[in-house]
Formats: sequence, structure tokens, C-alpha cells
Amino acid sequence: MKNEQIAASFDELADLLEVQGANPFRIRAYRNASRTIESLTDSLESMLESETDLTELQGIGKDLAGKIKELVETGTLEKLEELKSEVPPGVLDIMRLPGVGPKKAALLFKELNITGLPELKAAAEAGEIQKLKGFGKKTEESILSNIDQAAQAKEREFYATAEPLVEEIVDALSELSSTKQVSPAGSFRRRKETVGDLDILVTSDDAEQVMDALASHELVQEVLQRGDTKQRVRLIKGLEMDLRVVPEESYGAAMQYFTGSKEHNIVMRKRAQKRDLELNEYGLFSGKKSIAGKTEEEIYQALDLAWIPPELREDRGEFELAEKDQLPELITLEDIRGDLHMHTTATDGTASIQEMIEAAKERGRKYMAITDHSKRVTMANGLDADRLRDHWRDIRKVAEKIKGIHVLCGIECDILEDASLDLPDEVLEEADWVIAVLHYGLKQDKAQIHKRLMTAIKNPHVDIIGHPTGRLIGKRPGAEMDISEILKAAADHEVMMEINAHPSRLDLNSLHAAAAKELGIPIVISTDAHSTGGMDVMRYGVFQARRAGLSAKDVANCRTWAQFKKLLK
Ligand code: DGT
Ligand code: CA
Ligand code: CA
Repeated sequence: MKNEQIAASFDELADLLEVQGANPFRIRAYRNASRTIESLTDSLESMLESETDLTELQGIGKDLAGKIKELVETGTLEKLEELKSEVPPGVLDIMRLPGVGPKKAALLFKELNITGLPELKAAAEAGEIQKLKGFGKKTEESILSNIDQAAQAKEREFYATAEPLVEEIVDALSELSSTKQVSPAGSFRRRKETVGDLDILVTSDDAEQVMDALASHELVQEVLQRGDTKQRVRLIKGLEMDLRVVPEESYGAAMQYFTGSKEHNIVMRKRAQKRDLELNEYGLFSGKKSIAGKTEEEIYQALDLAWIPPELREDRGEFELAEKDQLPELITLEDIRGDLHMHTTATDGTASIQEMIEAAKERGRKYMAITDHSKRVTMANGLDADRLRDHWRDIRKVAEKIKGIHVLCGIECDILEDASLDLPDEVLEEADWVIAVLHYGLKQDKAQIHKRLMTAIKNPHVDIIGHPTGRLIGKRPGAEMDISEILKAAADHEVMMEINAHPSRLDLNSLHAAAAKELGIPIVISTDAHSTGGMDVMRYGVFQARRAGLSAKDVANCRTWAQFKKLLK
């Protein structure tokens, strides 16, 4: 059982207990445990195997450690099954409706036997909800206006899909006569790999003008809600966006509050309380007096913290660093000097060698590697030893004529299901740059996946492991592995690790990349471009690296060519 599944079980337990009106401390204990588990780099399964004491983990006591053991050993949790038999699953959907919450969801279930959104809608339309004690006409109306939206709630969208839409809307709102500042907030500003919805903040003395402009923007399909200073709209592609118009003196406070994350903000509020202050979306207050609010910087400063970049606001150690003024200087796109993973028409790319080299040059790269597929990837017309050697000859011929960029003859070599490499050592030895990857058999058991990765890591010609877990965001989880053991081995054998910048991969993820940095492993951010335009995804890899707390010095392809080539095997 994976950590994510264990964490999800605890979240579900907390939700169900909440509907039952259980002790809030118990509920919070489960939620905290879930968060702790989600941020672990080691798998609980392997920790149990090696008899690690789980109660040493933050927020995990004897009882929770026992439940983790039960989940890992039996695949289920008795307590969870018991609660599930008492609360129908649809009640949880109802609980998550805006303005409902656990208490009302429980009442609807007990009094009217409403067990799902369709029944709730019917009851609201028949006017039955407003007759219930604790519910009024207003609640009923709010349920009706939210229910369709909740029923068709979209899954999360890639950051990269949202980015052009956000930029266009921010530009349009910035041009209005009444607006001063316009900025995205929420998970988008934190540059999470996916976003649930979008959040935009605006300062303006004419909220009507701003909301009218958004409502009539060509990317907006429907206005879902409109208030005096708040509007929620649905964009094309089903993405939803919250707009808030805030006064200038509160802009920093609103940015801080609505950027989140929720976990980060909980710590911020506690720090304020410790200083007898109150922090909310309008400002930082001492009694009724505002002492900060116009900028984020002054709010962080008033709480004895350096300003924390949004990418790090997840309560994963950023406060300790900000207190000591030791936050890393995060990598930027401008720091990138090379791109070391890409394909050409020799396999499944759409551009020629020459087109790819020129495109890399146009993007300011000083060095690059062409890394077409090895033969196992038949779908992509993968290369055997003979075709690969011909391909390298062609690359050298073209590269010779183009000045100002160093071109490495590389290969993306499959690590086969039987834990051998797809090309013999004497071929890999001739390569300037070898990326080893898992493409097939990702569902093999953990021991076999481990063996495969270790074969690659121990091979003297392998420079780097590409998209190490093989996950595809929202589609399939990565292969099962003990990532910290893999990283340790990579550090020992001086093998680098990739952050694949493709928006659907972003693999290593930010936690793994942070762990790799801790071990001193040089990380390479690569585009895996299959076309010239494919090179533009570099920015998403850089964002992922920022969320991992990486600086330019942690990323190998930020080095100059002279420095970088010393890392080659
Ligand atoms: P998402 O949309 O699921 O990708 O994630 P976020 O982080 O954008 O979450 P969202 O849109 O619900 O809210 C945006 C930010 O506003 C969130 O990161 C923190 C803040 N926020 C929203 N609701 C609450 C709340 O009830 N309490 C606190 N403390 N903060 C909230
Ligand atoms: Ca959001
Ligand atoms: Ca939102």
C-alpha cells in the first residue's frame, strides 16, 4: 500500500468522523497524520519492514502507528469500514457543498434521509430544505445555486494549461482605467503542478467595472456568482476562477491570505496570535489598529520573517529558513544554460537535427544533447546500435556547421523489464550522454523496479536517470519504489537525476527533488522536446525546481559548458 492511499484513508476517516460530530481533536489528529504521511519521502511499507518506529514521526502516536500497520498488513482499516457502513458516501459530497458543512450534512441525512446530491437537489426544489430546523430559505437557495456546479466539478487542470488563460485575463484587467494592481493568487501563484481553480486579486476603486470586464471577457463562458466585490466565473475548458476586488491598503494582506497554502496560513495566523496580533485578509491588526497590509513584505516582516516566495508556502520548513533569513535564492528560467533531453525525426520527434539545434540556440542554450529512443520503444521507431551510430555521425556533421552551441550525442536508453539495458555497454560507452529510463513494466513489483533502477545506476556509462518514477499526472502513479534508497544509490554512483519539465510528468516531483538536493545530487531540468516548440516547457521544470527549494547551483544545466562537461562520464 502506497503512502498516498494511507493518507487518503485517514482523510476519509476524518471526514466521516466530522459528519458524525466526533471530537474535533481526534478529527484533527487524523488530518495532521495524513499531511505528515503525504510529505514523507520513504514509503511507510518499507519503514515497517525495516522496523522503524513510526511514533517518531510528527503527529503519529501509538494508535495511529497501529492503524498504519493495520492498513499495510490487511489493506483495510476496521474503523474506517465501520464508519463507512454508517455514513453513505453521498453525504460527504453534500458536506463539501459551500455553506453546508458536516453538521448540516448530518442533519439532512438524519431528518430527511438525503444521501446524495441528486436527492438533495430534488428536496431543495420541492422547498423541503427550508422547513428543516437550522436551515432557512437562504440556505436552500444557496444549495440550489451550488449543486449543479458541485455535481459537475471538474478535476484539476495542469498549471501549464491554465497559464495562458490567466495571463490573458490579467493583461485585460490591467488595462482597465480603474485597476492598479492585478495578480493571480492561490495554487496558481504557488505554481503547483495542477490547479483546482484560479484566484485573481485586483485593486480598483470601481469593482463594477472590473467585474463587468471579466464577465464579458472572451475566455469566460458563464458568470456563476456575483457579489459587491467578488465574482466567480467559468472559463473555457471548464476551469473556474474567483475574482476579488480589494482596497489598496489591504492588497498585501489579501495576496498573502489568498495565495495560501492553507497550511502555510495556519502557521502565519498562529505567529500573529503569539504576538497578540490578528491576521486576516484585510491586514495585520493590533486591536482595531492596522499595523501592516499594503504589501506582503511588511506582513512577513511584522511577524519576524523574511518574505517567503509563494512556491515555498506549504509549511514544509520555509518558516525556519525565513526566521533565520536563510531562504534559498530560487532558480529562474534565465539561469538555464543547457537542455539535455530531446528527440528528432530519427525516432518520434517532428523536427530534424538541424532544426532542433537552431531552436535550442534561439532559446539561448549554450549546450544540448540529442537523445533519441533506444530500440525497445518500437512504437517510436527506437534505434538499434547501427542506426544509433549513423544518427550520431549525422548529428556531428550538422553540429560542426553551427557555431555557439555544444551538441552532445546522446541516447535515451530503456531499462528493460528483465533489468538489463536496451543497448550494450560498448555502444553506451561511445555516447557523450546517456539517459536511462523506465518506460515499460511500470507495474512490476517494487523489488524488480528497484533492481532495474540499480542496474542503470551502477552502469559506468549512465549519466542520469530520466523521469525517474514514470508517473503521468492525473493518469497513472509512478512505479513503486523506495525513492530515498534510489537517491542514495544515485549519490553514491554519481548519477544525476532529471526533473522532466513536461507538464504531464514533472518527475522528479518537488519532494523528491528536495531530497535529491539534500544528498548533493546534481539535478538536470530537461524538456524532453519532441518538436522545436517542445523546448518551451523548460519554465514548468524550473517552477517545479523552485517548489523544491532549488537554487541555480543545485541544477547541473545552469552551469557553464566548461563546468558542466566535468560532470560527464
Ligand atoms: P486549488 O484551487 O485547489 O488548486 O488550491 P488553492 O490553494 O488555490 O485553494 P483555494 O482556491 O481554495 O483558495 C485559495 C487560497 O485562499 C488558499 O490557498 C488559502 C486561502 N483560503 C481559502 N479558503 C480559506 C479558508 O477557509 N481558510 C483559510 N485560512 N484560507 C483560505
Ligand atoms: Ca485556487
Ligand atoms: Ca478559489
